[in-house]
Amino acid sequence: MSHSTAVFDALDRFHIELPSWGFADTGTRFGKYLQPAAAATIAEKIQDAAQVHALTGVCPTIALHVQWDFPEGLASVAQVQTAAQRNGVRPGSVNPNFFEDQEYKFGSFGNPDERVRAKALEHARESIAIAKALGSRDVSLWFADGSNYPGSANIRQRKKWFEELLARTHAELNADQRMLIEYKPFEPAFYHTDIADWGMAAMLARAAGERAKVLVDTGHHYSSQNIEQIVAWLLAENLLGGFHFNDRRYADDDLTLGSIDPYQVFRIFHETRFFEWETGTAADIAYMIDQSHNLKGKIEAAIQTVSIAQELRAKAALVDHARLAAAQQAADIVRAECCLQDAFSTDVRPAIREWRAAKRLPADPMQAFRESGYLDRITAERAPRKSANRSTYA
Ligand code: RM4
Ligand code: MN
Ligand code: MN
Repeated sequence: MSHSTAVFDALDRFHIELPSWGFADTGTRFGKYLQPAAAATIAEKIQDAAQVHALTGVCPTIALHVQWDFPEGLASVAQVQTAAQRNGVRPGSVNPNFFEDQEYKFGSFGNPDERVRAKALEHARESIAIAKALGSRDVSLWFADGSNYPGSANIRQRKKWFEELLARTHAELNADQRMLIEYKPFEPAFYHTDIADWGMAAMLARAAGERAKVLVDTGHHYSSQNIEQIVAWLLAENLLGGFHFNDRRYADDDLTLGSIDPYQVFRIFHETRFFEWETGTAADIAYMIDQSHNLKGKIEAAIQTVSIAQELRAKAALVDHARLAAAQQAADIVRAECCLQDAFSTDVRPAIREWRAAKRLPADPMQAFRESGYLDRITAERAPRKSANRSTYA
């Protein structure tokens, strides 16, 4: 396969989902800097995400957060559907919110109070009903549950509650839906988190049912953890459901994908491609972005992220798998390592520009966005009402 053919093939089969919350004002726990152009309604979030899709051609779906995007629950579905149709995009994964209501102070599925657990289960059910009404396949579950002080929570009991309620959540799914279980080592809980790592998420997914998979958020690992090995294991166990992409330097920083360590993202893509080559099957993985930018412009940050994801995906497609497998078999370490390094060092940008031209997309989506006048238009529309809204979610 020539370089361009390999890149074209990789990009043709690569879609990436944008998060609705990436277009709204969000901040750190110290406050947030408001952006005059940030979206405030679901219609605006969808409109902005659709703009990114129009320029890049690879973001046809949008991840939705139930609490923020469906204030009336199921009754909000029609409005979201209409906004998506009007803008030429589709609803993507549905994300319940088990962390903002006051009742969740001591947890949701792991809360010692039976009534709070029942409320959380009801929210999971409602979220699945919303996903069904939207025709969305994936329901992504992230739990903030945990504790801050040693001895303050019964860790084994909470594990049982999670097993029970995740199994009951799984029972609500229809035959082609999936539930993705996300893990995170700490924050907001600072002593123990109920689903702290991929192993816990994998065990809970196994116990819940076959349509439960693990969601790997690249920011949810301790420093220097080998994320691509986790990816390889989850693939081998048929437990990898999807990614929340972002980058990190310290903790769950939600920085732009590849801004700190692009080689790691490349290695993650490589493991998925190598798996596909070896098994002859297409890995069923949802690629999603989970970033919220406090300083960068929201739409520009999304375009930048998508472009970087395409580049790293394309580079991973250049690894010569047959040569790599032979080198591994012969324990030829240097030759094996070079297979990855050669691919990573290849400049794929010309091939990506060709691919865009073939799809009638702008060769440089960022420049096209800057020249489009879209940002000026939404700034003029949205800025006047900004001063009133100052609440913070983080
Ligand atoms: C968490 C996690 C979830 C996201 C929330 C807002 O750290 O990454 O996926 O929905 O943040
Ligand atoms: Mn996430
Ligand atoms: Mn996170």
